[in-house]
Order: sequence, then C-alpha cells, then structure tokens
Amino acid sequence: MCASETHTGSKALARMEVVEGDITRMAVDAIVNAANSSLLGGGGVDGAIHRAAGPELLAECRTLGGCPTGEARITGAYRLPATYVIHTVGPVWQGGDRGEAELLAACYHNSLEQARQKGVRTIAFPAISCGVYRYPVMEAARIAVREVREFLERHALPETVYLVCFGPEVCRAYRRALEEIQEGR
Ligand code: AR6
Repeated sequence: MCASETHTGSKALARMEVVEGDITRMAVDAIVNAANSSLLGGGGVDGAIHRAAGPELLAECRTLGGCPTGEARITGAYRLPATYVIHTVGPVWQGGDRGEAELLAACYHNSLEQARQKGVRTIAFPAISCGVYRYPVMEAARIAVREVREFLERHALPETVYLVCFGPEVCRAYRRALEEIQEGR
C-alpha cells in the first residue's frame, strides 16, 4: 500500500452512502450481484440484474466456470447503466456457526478488491445474503459496514460505496449499523 492511499476512519465513513432503491438503475462504475456459485442467474437481485443486462451477461458468466462462496468475479454490464458487474456468492444462513460471518465479510472484501483492480471509483452493493439466503439483516448490515470501512481506510479506490437497500427494513438496519460504527459501538 502506498502512503497516498492511506485514509482516516472518519473519511472512510464519509465515502459510504446508504440509498434505497433498485440497484439495476444505478449509474455507477460497478454494481455487485448477490449470485449463486453457478453464476448462471437466479431470483432476487441476481434475476433483476440478468434481466436488465440482457443475455450477453449470461453468455459471459458461462465462460467463468462458477465461483465459490465468499469469492468474487467481474464481468461487463452490457445493457445496464453500470460499466461492470461484480458477482459474489454470499453464504446461506445456517444458524451462524458455519463460518457465515467470515464468508459474508469475504464477499465484501473480495468484491472491493476486484473493483479496485479495475480502477472503479463508484460501486453499489445489494444486501448480500439477506434475501433467499436468509442472513439476519442487522448482523449482515454490521458486517457490510465494517468490511467496507476497513477497505476504504486502506485504499483510495473505490472512492464511494453505495449500500443499496431494497425496502425499508434493510435501510433501517444499514442506517443503524452506520450509527453504531460512527459512535464506536
Ligand atoms: N436492487 C437492490 N436490491 C435488491 C433487488 C434490486 N433490484 N432485488 C432484490 N434485492 P437475494 P441472496 C435485495 O435473494 O439472499 C438468487 O436466486 C433483496 O431484497 O437477491 O444473496 C441467487 O441466484 C435482499 O435484501 O440474494 C442466489 O441463488 C438482497 O437484495 C440467491 O438468490 C439480497 O437478496 C442469493 O440469495
């Protein structure tokens, strides 16, 4: 890490934004997809991203040979307003003692690392694992906020991270998680 990439904690928090809405509409450099390990599409945000991007996205995903839980892969975004889609595979919630927290943290870290390597300045995340994979939303929000902050403290890129909430429950959880971290709790 070079010195110019060092940022303070408070500056890192200022580069994180909670927004409510549909991630497929975000005109950012990269959006993150909460995929499954086949990378061949599914329901939830994955389905919405593939529908909006068009069949070229599935064609590129087919060349990748899948992705293990916790890792991330990057593709083009085709008909989406974004430039890249970063596909990551969150853990299925199984009660919390199957390494779910570490795997979810790895999703955020590895997605940000893929983004940084492509020079991505703006990136939007959905609430990975909080839908079909049933991760408790408040716990997931705390992990998301902590991991993103840690990454931003160490790197100048991405410059801004949007945490995109689909619905008020996820929004409330993210806002609370951000307040907790700001207050040092
Ligand atoms: N924009 C932003 N967030 C969304 C959108 C959207 N358009 N649509 C849903 N969400 P999920 P998972 C939210 O189920 O739990 C798929 O079938 C949603 O409300 O999409 O990681 C994959 O192929 C929730 O808060 O992802 C996998 O098989 C969050 O996105 C599996 O689901 C994540 O919900 C992955 O499950």
